[in-house]
Amino acid sequence: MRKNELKQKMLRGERTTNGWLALGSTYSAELMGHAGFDSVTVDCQHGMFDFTQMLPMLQALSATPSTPIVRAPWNDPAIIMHALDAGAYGIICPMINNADEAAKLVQACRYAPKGARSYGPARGLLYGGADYFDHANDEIVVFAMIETRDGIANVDAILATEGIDGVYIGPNDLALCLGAKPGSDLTDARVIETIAHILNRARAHHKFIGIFCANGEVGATRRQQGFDLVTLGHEGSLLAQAAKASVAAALKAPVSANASDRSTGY
Ligand code: 3PY
Ligand code: MG
Repeated sequence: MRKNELKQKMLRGERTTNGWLALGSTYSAELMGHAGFDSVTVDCQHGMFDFTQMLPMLQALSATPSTPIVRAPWNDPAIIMHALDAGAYGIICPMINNADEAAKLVQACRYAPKGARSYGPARGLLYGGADYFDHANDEIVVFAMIETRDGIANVDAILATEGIDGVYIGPNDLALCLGAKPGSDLTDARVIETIAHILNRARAHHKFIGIFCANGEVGATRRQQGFDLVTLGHEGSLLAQAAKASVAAALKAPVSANASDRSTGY
């Protein structure tokens, strides 16, 4: 089976970068896959597309060096198993609250005896190789998102769940659940402390830790703090930022703050 290069790099202690797809475009997927990210995540929770668009996005990523990941829309075994069958090499699952939910996520991602994933790997075989079944449990990387009050309270139990490779912080929902505003992950003391706490707990459990960042500058800070995987905004926000900067450069004007706020929603 094709090795999961993202997992290999994180196991070696390398700090990796992750691209994020929200637009539902195969061309964007291809561009992002060739942009230098170690992995690219197809966001089926907040991205503007469904399974029929996710599949060709994963196919487009197959032609690039980036490891294909899917953020599931929810902790739903049917959807998670389907994404894995479509060739995802990793799952990021939103809003995991406790060890039971983490175990349910693992069950959907692992074949027996480690889980209850149904057999039918379809594109997994094409992308991974004929021996996909023999190695899928080891290659596929599973992240539980920590972004709720319960998830924060139960972070140790989630990290201790067998089959969970790591946790991934959604800083916007995390801020909301702490009574702060989305986008306050570098300014609100409650959010800053909670992110530091989750990072420390992941390190203590020797599990991977990833985080969504609004852009590369935030990503640089998170890399310095020790995150294994940093997402550097999504391609929709990158496109909007570059477009506005280009307009501003032509007009010799400052980049519009209002327009920026509208296009970098998460
Ligand atoms: C969050 O910040 O809540 C996320 O889920 C990132 O997309
Ligand atoms: Mg979230």
